[in-house]
Amino acid sequence: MKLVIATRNAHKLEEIKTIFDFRGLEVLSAFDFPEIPDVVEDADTFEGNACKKARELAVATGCWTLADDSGLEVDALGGAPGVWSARYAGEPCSYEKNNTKLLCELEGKDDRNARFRTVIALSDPEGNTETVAGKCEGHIIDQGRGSNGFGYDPLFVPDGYEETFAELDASVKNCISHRANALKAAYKKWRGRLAS
Ligand code: ITT
Repeated sequence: MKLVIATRNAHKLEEIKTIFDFRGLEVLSAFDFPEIPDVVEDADTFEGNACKKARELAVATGCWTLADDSGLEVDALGGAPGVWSARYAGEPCSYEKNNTKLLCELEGKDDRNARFRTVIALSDPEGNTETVAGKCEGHIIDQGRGSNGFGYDPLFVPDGYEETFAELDASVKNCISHRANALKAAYKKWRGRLAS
């Protein structure tokens, strides 16, 4: 059975492929369908965007499709950047500009609590979707540290650790992250269905 992963984010794709046990499946991604236009991520929830990405690619390809919509919620900023995480500092998406903007917005603020959230959506070829969610609590530091991972990883220290996600080994991030937690729930809920 073919399963498409509806992302054009190479870092995210690598993490998903590392975390989820896809044995027995032929795994493709949005990179294998360059002729299909990018989905417009205009929903105001992670769930809405995840379902949209999974559904549109599933219907276009005729394959079961898995999508991941993720972002960072910062308490002192009322949950921003949230669903706007990818384009927080405007288009086109720049991790460097996003991180600079986040640090500017947090200047002088004592509450640094934050969490990453992920919603994973699975769509059948007719566009029927289901979702699972995961999160990872932590805090935002004053200056980026580390070079692993992507996005806001250099600024985010997960609870129980002193290193940022960008300093921790990928094997640690892939065990405790928002994406890992969502994909563990996805495996539990859908593995039987995907094996059939
Ligand atoms: P696709 O929609 O093609 O999957 P994307 O990068 O646009 O790729 P999202 O819409 O889910 O993905 O945006 C998520 C943004 O949130 C992403 O660009 C990063 O800035 C940030 N983000 C998500 N997961 C992250 C992680 O594990 N570590 C650091 N930043 C992350």
